[in-house]
Amino acid sequence: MLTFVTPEQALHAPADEFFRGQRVPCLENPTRARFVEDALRAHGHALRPPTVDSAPLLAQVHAPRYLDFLRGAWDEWLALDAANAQLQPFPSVWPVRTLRSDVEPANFVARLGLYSMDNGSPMAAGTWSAAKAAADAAASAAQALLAGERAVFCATRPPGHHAGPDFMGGYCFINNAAVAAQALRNGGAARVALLDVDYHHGNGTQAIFYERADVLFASIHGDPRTEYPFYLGHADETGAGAGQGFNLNLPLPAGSTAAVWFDALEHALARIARHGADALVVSLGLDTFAGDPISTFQLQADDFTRLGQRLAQAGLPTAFILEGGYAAAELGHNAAQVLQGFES
Ligand code: OKP
Ligand code: ZN
Repeated sequence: MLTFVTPEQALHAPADEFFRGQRVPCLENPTRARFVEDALRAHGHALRPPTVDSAPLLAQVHAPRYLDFLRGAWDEWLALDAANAQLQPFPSVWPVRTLRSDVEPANFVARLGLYSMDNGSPMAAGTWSAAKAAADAAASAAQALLAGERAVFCATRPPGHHAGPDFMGGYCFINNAAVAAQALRNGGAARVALLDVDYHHGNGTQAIFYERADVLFASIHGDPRTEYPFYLGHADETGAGAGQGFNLNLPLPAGSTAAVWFDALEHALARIARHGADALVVSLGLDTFAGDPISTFQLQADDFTRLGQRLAQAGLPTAFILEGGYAAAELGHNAAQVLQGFES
């Protein structure tokens, strides 16, 4: 399968994140992409750099002031103190209910909070370069589908599905899946389906398309009552305005088995078939794997082959965008299983 990879991913390498009050090594790290690249190369897939500049697309799915902040954030952080090069910026204050988000504060950390949903999206010197390259890959994947390619995989990081119109969150900065869906729309696909199979609800993607009928969002994920992102992803979120009926959330209890998960997949694919989509974008999180360190679903490596096979049966031009998956050593194999199942 044609696969886009980005060397810039290695430049997004923050050291630590917070976990229960402690600093721990970042789970979302460059080794993840390396394991995937190595496995795909071993399986004979063609690894290519992106060919499309996603800049015009970014402006269609994200707010200009958020993109401006993200692009300049590391330089601003350094401008506060040259010693910050060895440190990591984290937000410490957020404009929750009753506070204003329309006025941008001048203070850097206050703006970091304004544009973050959590303190779980650590930044580093190369965050913008890596996130932009991943978005370029998503745009390139869409272009390849529009040119007649059957399926494309983006073996990219950082992931994107928690990033909303004007905020980062959950290791995500730019919503790559949204970029791919928008690029498909711009290129002539009248209807696009976006299927999110990451363990965590794709709150950012849902938010971006919530009032649109042209891009259907369907997601299978851990119930937000107990799982991140906690504040979105419930079954009663069905879309709004023109998008009413074009959002499908299938939350499953923590610990769900593969059998339960594949029943939900049938439900999602039935809705996608009814949408009459011209193309499918898959937010491919592999953290549904039983061995994932932060997730509780019970899928095994063979289940990823079955997922690939089932998605191929949907019969749509398909762009796979890598999202989560934190059992890094198994991530390459699990990704390769999806591609192998799809092409079998
Ligand atoms: C991103 B993706 C643990 C923080 C966990 C939330 C999970 C983000 C998952 N220290 N952060 O959907 O795989
Ligand atoms: Zn996830």
